[in-house]
Order: sequence, then structure tokens, then C-alpha cells
Amino acid sequence: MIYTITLNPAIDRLLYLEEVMESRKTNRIIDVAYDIGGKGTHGSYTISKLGVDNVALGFMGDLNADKFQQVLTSKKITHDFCLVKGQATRECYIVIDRNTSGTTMLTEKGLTIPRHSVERFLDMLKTRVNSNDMVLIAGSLPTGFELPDLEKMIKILKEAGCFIACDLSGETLKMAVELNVDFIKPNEFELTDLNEDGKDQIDFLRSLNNKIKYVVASLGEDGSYCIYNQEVYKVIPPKVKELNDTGAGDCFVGAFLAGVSKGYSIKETIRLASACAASKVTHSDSSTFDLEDVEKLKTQVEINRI
Ligand code: TA6
Repeated sequence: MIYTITLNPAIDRLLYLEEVMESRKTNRIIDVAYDIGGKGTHGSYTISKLGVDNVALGFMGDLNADKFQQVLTSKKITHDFCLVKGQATRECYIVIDRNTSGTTMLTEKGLTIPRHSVERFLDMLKTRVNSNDMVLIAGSLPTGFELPDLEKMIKILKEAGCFIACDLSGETLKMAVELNVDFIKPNEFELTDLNEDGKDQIDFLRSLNNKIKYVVASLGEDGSYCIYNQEVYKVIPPKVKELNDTGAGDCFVGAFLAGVSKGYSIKETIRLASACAASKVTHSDSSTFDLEDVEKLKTQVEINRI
């Protein structure tokens, strides 16, 4: 089984503007839509759509549980979130205007998890996860679930012997690297941050790959590097008409894990993940991609071993 863990999920509120957003101006919203938010939940949506069973785990607030569950159901996400009493799952605002250089995301702080809920969640993982499973931990930490809790959680998963993928950033990414998880996806800024001695980028990626089975470094418009078995693959995604880049990275990660779980070769896995992410950006919400498009886009992914 694949489990995704979104500790601080969200309902994405998509705000479509007629023009480019500007300060000191009234920016008129022409349409509003909702989508699932939070990175692990996006992973779950992608993994399910690619035909692989999985369960989305994490926390959700009871005040707007109906609304959150409605979005999960509309996305056909199987889930088992722990309810946090007296709180609401956050909303994240995605502003989609005519700006060609990407959307703007405004994220609420989100849940505060009480101590007893943190402990209950960690205990649940101990009994639920076993060595054949894959677990994706993705997104920011809510208040109350602190760095030592993340450390404890990763150690529980390591003890279970499962595959651990982390789509984290900042201190949480550093923690994942220290604990030698199986998959990470730093972006170019996070990579610079991790590379404290300023090593050559490729040498540094190879050194990360000595302890982390799959390292994917996203380089923005320049594509990405994927390092597996000390081989470095430069990946150039297909050129598509971008409508909304939000969630493209989450979609990549979900598809990558689906590929690994299906036993695809590294190249097939990269091809699938890049094609899914490329399809995602052609959709105006934050999670949708199209399986027919993915088949076409797969042929346009450029992968060069360097
Ligand atoms: O990557 C997109 C997204 O998952 C949005 O759906 C949004 O809810 C946000 O990221 C959450 O990110 P955060 O880092 O705050 O957990």
C-alpha cells in the first residue's frame, strides 16, 4: 500500500482574475473554484488516477470537515485523516491571472495539533505501516507538530522498513536528508542551502545519492536532474501552454512513486512523472491532469544521461 501524509492539508480556493494582479488597484475576481490542497493529498490524487491504491493520511479540522471531505470525494481520494476538534482545515488562495510567469499562492497557517493527537497519529503509523509499503510525507508542518515529531515519525517509518519519500523544504528537508530517506525533491534554492560546502552541483547530487536512493532536483524552467544508482539524468519536460503551475511538483512526485511501485525502469518513471506534471500545468485548477495527454506528452520528454 502507498500512504501519503499531509500533516497540514488545505482546501485550495482558486481565484481567477480578469487581468494581471496589481497593488494599489481593485483586482476583480471573475470566477472562484475549489480544489484539494496540500502536497500529499495531490500525490494521492495522482497515484490513484494512475491506478495505484493508496490512502491519504494526516490531520483535518472538524469545523469544516464536511467541506474538506467533499473536495476529497470529488477527487476520488481514499483517506483516513485524524480529526482535530475545534479547528478548521486551512484554505490556500491561488491567484490565477494573465501573468505568464506563474500563479501566486497565499497560504494560511493552518491547524494547531494538540499533543495527544500527535502521539495518537504516531502510534497509528506504528501499527499501520509495514515493510512492503511506500510512504510519502509532503508539505509544511502544522503548529504543534514540530521538527522532533517529524524526526520521530521518520524513525518509526524506518523501523517499519518501508520506502520513505519526502517532499519537504527548509529544516524538514534537512532532517529527511540526515535520516537517509529514499526519495527527496529539492528545488534549486533548497539544493544550494543543503550544499553547505558549495560543492559542484552534480558532485553534490551524487553524494546525496550515496545515501538517498532517488534524488530529483527541480531546476524550474530548465527541467530537472534525477540521480539514481549514481547515474545522473537531465530531464527536459515537454513544452505546453501553461494555465496554472500550482501542484505540478506534487503531481510529479505522485506519478514518480506510482512508477516506482509499478516496477517501471528509472527512465519510464521519469517519463511518466514529467508527462503528468506537464499535463497538470495545462489545467486551471491545482491538481487535474489528463491521462490521454500524458500518453502523448510522454513521447516529448527529453532524458539525457550525463
Ligand atoms: O504545491 C501546491 C500546494 O499543495 C497547494 O495545493 C497548497 O495547498 C500548498 O501547496 C500547500 O503547501 P505548504 O507548503 O504550505 O504545505
